[in-house]
Amino acid sequence: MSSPPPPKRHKDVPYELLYWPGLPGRGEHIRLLFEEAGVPYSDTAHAKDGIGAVLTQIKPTYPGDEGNTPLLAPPMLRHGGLTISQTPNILQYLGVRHGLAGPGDDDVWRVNGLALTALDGFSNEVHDCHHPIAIALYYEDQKEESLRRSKDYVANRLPKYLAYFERVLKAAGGDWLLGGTLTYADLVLFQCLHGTEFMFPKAFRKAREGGDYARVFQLVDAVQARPKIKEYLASEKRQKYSNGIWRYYEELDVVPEEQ
Ligand SMILES: N[C@@H](CCC(=O)N[C@@H](CS)C(=O)NCC(=O)O)C(=O)O
Repeated sequence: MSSPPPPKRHKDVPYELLYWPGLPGRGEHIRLLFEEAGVPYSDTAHAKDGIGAVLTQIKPTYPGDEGNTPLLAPPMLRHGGLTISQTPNILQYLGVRHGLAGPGDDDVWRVNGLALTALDGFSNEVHDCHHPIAIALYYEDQKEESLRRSKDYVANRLPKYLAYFERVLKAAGGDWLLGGTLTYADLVLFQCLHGTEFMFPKAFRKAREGGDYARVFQLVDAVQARPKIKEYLASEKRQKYSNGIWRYYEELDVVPEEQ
């Protein structure tokens, strides 16, 4: 079985990633896919007036262009006449085109499911640990609830998601979530765990040392060791964590309480 053929359109036009400068954020999943695939791309994170390019697209008065609907939020991908948003949507588009959506005809749906699950557990829920009440409020306005949410996250949600991916890897019987073939879901899981570890280093140390998720941490290490990823992570293109999804607050760096 082989992957579905990549769409014919937009074959030789450049890829443009539109995302906020100054933090890895959700744009990082798309960068890692490009880097692993060895595909050139431009990135507003490193462009003059990159913010302006993002803001133009999401301005409430912007009607969309070239048949594209207006988009709500970055990351966005422009490829020829096509402009799309939603991280998993962009990843699926690129994954199919660049051989990172699995070897089987149906794998694209499995890979999408795995990526969505990693994003639920290690991106969306982690974001809600420092913004449990409202996105429009500052963290400082919801500190008490953030601590409560973070304690629950490290005690219940983090182990649940880690155990799930350990189970997937055990069933797959190989180094990667689908077994023998690296897909973009592995890259998403890597970035999600890397960011979550930045936010909850103590809980992560405990999880690593506990040994229950050995396959998951092996995958994290194996992704980091891939030559193109390693080079990218050491480069200036890789931005530091700051005020995005994955951020560090000492008071939220909690460990699950002993029962
Ligand atoms: N579900 C969307 C979420 C997009 C999103 O929340 N983007 C953030 C940056 S990572 C943003 O700028 N949001 C603005 C807003 O929600 O108002 C995705 O996965 O791409």
